[in-house]
Amino acid sequence: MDILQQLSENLQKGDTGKVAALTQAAIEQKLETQAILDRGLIAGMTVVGEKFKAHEIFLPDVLLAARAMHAGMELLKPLMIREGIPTVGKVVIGTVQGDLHDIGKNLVGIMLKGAGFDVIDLGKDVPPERFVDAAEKEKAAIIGLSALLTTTMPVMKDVVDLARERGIREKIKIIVGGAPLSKDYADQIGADAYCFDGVNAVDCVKRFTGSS
Ligand code: B1M
Repeated sequence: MDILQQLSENLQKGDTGKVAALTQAAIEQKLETQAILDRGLIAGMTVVGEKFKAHEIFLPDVLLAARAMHAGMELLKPLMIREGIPTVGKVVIGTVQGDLHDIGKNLVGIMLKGAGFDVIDLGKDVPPERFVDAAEKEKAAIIGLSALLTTTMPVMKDVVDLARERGIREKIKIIVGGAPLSKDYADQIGADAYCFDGVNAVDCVKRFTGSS
């Protein structure tokens, strides 16, 4: 089995140690950075996402795989920067103002990082201006908003409206998630997508960044 296939398989098993060691070995063998990324790490994570959707594996398995992916990405990142290989996309995420629930948002962040996205996590209780400022400054492709309270859901609309006022709405996709959310609510506030969990968020972000 070639080293990239081994990398993909160990990532699917969530073996962080082996993924780091194989990524390092692939770098030392001077394999192309893009190939290590595409045929090793991303290939493995794609299988993990498909198995999760088919209920063949469960959330802890996905999180282990995401952690392993992160370890591989950390080794590849300096090479990607040096070679000018763009990351698959930048995502600004956070829990909206007034809301202190961040467990789900953190899970979504881990999954997005695991899928190779550059994640700028603004934390919890984040006012609309900070989302839009960060998206502008970082030239992010996506803003990801999380809310767990019915009372804080309207802040999501404030972010959508502020992005429009600042003239960046056409350039950026806004995705929303959290237990009280729904597709209807996302449509109502003018967001681009409702994502029900981390795997679904990865799918949405891949679709919007053209990396699926
Ligand atoms: Co609070 N809380 N809480 N709470 N809390 C809920 C949300 C509640 C439903 C409990 C209940 O009454 N049954 C209720 C909300 C009712 C409502 O608005 N309809 C509630 C309440 C009322 C409150 C307080 C007001 C209680 C009080 O003080 N009187 C208070 C509010 C504080 C505030 O935010 N200002 C409060 C406080 C807290 C704690 C601080 C104690 C703690 C949060 C700790 C933390 O997050 N660091 C807490 C917790 C833990 C919960 C419950 C029990 C669990 C939430 C959780 O972490 N779930 C929750 C009840 C419940 O949901 N069963 C509850 C696990 C997590 C993995 O799931 O967050 O849904 P979830 O994330 C999922 C998806 O939703 C989705 O993907 C994730 C992974 O699958 N997702 C996204 C989430 N964000 C996404 C973003 C995306 C895409 C997908 O794209 C960007």
